[in-house]
Amino acid sequence: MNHPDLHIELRDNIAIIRLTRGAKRNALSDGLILALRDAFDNLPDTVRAAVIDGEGPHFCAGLDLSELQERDAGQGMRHSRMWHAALERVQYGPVPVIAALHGAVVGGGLELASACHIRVADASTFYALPEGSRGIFVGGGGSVRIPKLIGAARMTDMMLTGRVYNAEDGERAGFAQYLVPEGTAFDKALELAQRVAENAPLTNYALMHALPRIAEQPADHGFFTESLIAGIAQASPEAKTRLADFLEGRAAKVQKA
Ligand code: 1HE
Repeated sequence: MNHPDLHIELRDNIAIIRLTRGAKRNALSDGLILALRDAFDNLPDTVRAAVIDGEGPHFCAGLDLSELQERDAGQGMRHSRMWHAALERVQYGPVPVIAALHGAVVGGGLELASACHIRVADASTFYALPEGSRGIFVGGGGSVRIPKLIGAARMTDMMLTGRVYNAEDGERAGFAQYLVPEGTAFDKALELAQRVAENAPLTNYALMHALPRIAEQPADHGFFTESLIAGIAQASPEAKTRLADFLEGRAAKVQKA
C-alpha cells in the first residue's frame, strides 16, 4: 500500500490522499495508479469521506508520458483497463471523494478528478485534454465520465483543438461544483468532507452508487431502482433517529441560501 508518491493521512474520520510527486507535476505512473487503487481498497472502516489533492503547483499532469513505451494493442488495452479498475475504486469505493484542484488538471489528471464526487477548484486551475495533440486517446475513463460533466461537444472540442479552460470558464462548463480563491481549494474540500461525513453513511453510499447507475437506466428502471434505495435508506435505524430528531426539534432546519 505504501508508495513514495502517495501520502495518506487520517484526520479524524476523513482520509486525505495526496499525490506527492510535485517535481513531476504529479504525473501518474503505473505504480502510482496502482497505489491509488490500493489506497481506496484499504481505507479503514472509520473513514467517512476522502479528500484528494496534489503537491506543488499543479494537481496532476496526467499519464506519466515517460512510461509510454512501445506497447502492442493488447498491452495498451490492458493498461487502460488498469486505470479503469483504479478509478472505479475512487468513484465506487466506500466513501465520497472530494477533489481539491489547482493548476493543471490535464489528461489523466482530469480523468482522476472526474471520478471524484465533488470537485473544488481554486482560481489557478486549468483543464485540458492534450491527448488529442499527442496522438493518443483518453484511457482512464475520460470518454465516459467527462461528457457527463461538460457534454460530449465540449470534450470533442478540447481534444480536437487543444482548448484549455480556465478556472472560471471551467466552473461554468461543469468541471467543478465549487470555485474558490487561489490557495484555498484544500481547505474548502476538507470543510465539505467534514460536512459530508456527518450524513448517514448509508445515504452517502446510496448516493454514490445509485445516482450514476440510475442516470444510465431507462426512466422506468430508474424509478424502480430509486424506490429500492429509498426503501432501504428509510428503513435504517439511523434514518429513524434523524427523522425523530427533526420532528422533536433537535435537528437543524434548512437555512435560506
Ligand atoms: C511529466 C509530465 C507527464 C510534466 N509525464 N513527466 N499529459 C500532458 O501531456 C501534460 C504534460 N505536462 C505539461 O504540459 C506541463 O508539464 C504542465 C502544464 C503540467 C506543467 O508545466 P510546468 O512548466 O509547471 O512544469 P514542467 O517544467 O513542464 O514539468 C516539470 C517536470 O515534470 C519535467 O521533468 P524534468 O525532469 O524536466 O524536471 C516534466 O518533464 C515532468 N512532467 N508532466 C511525465 N505527464 C490513461 S490515459 C491518460 C492520457 C494522458 O494523461 S495524456 C496527457 C499527458
